[in-house]
Amino acid sequence: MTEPQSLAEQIQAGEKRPIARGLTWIERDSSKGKELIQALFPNAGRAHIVGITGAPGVGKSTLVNRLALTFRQNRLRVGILAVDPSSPFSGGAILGDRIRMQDSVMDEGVFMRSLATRGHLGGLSRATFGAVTLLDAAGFDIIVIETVGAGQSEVEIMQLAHSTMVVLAPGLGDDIQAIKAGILEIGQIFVVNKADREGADHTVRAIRGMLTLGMKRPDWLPPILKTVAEGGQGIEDVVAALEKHRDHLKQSGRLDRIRQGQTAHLIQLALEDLASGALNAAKESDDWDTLLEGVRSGERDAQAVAREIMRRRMTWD
Ligand SMILES: Nc1nc2c(ncn2[C@@H]2O[C@H](COP(=O)(O)OP(=O)(O)OP(=O)(O)O)[C@@H](O)[C@H]2O)c(=O)[nH]1
Ligand SMILES: [Mg+2]
Repeated sequence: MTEPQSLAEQIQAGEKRPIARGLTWIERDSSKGKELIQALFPNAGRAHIVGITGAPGVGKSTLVNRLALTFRQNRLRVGILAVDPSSPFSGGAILGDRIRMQDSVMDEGVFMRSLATRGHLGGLSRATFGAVTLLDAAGFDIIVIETVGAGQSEVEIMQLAHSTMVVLAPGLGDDIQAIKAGILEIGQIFVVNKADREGADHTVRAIRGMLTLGMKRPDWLPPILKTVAEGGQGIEDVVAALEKHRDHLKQSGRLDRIRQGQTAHLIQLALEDLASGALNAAKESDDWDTLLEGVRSGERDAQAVAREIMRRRMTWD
C-alpha cells in the first residue's frame, strides 16, 4: 500500500491528524495529494456542501460559528474551510476566526482549516476541490466553505458548493454593489445579518427587488432571511432553509448532476496533470529545440506537435 493509500484509510476513519496532514498535501498540490484525492473520491459524495460568501466584515465567520453549534446540537459533524483568494497569507483574519470558533473547535465534531493562495488562484479552487473531497470522505455531514467577496475566483470556488449562501449587512449600499457584482446569480439563500442595525428591512427589499428582476431560477425561490449572528437570532431559519434547498436539489435530480460534474472535474484535473507532465518531459528531451523551431518556422503545426508530445508520454507510462 502506498503512503497516500494508507493515509486515505486513516482519513476515512475520521482521525483528525491524518486529515490535517492530507489537507497539507492537497494545499501544496503535491503528487501525493493528487493520489490521495483519487483514492478518497469514490468515498465522497455524502456531505452537504455549503458555500458562504459576502463582503468583508458582514459577519460570515460569526454566522458559520453559530451554524456549526446548531449542527452539532443535531449531532452532525461539520468541516469548515475558510478560503481567502485575496491574500496569500490571511493570518490575521483566520486567527480571529479561530478565536471565535473556540467553543466548537473544542468539540470533536468540528474541523476547521484555512486555505490560502499558494501561487496562482486556479490553484486555490483546485485545493478547495481537494479539501472538500477529503472532508467529505472523512465523514463530515456538512462542509462549509467561507470566502470573502464576489470576484471571479470566489464564484469559481462557490461552484463547488451545493447550496450557496450570500451574506449581506444593512447600510453602505453594499447590498446593491454585491448584487451588481454577479452575486445574484450564485445565491440560493440570502442572509441579511446584523439585523439589529438600522436598515435591515430596506436591504431585504432591495434584494427582493433585484431577485424578481433577474429571476433565472423559477424552480427555486431564494429565501431572504434576517439574522443577528452575534446574538444567535435567526439561525434556525437558516438551517431550515439549507435543509429545504438540499431536499430541492435531491428531488429535482440536480444533486446527481452535481456529482457527475464533480466526477468530470476530477478527470479534467487528471488530464491537466497528464498534459503538463508531457510538456515538462518534452522540454527535457533532446529534440525540444527542433520541435520549437519546426513550429516557429511553420513547418509543423502546434497541434501536431502537441499530439506527438502526448503520444510519447503515453508510450513511456
Ligand atoms: N451588530 C452586529 N455585529 C455583528 C453581527 N454578527 C457579527 N458581527 C460583528 O461583525 C464583525 C465582523 O464579523 P466576522 O464574522 O468576522 O465577519 P466576516 O464576514 O467573517 O469577516 P471577514 O472574514 O473579514 O470577511 C465582528 O466584530 C462581529 O462581532 C451581528 O449580527 N450584529
Ligand atoms: Mg471571516
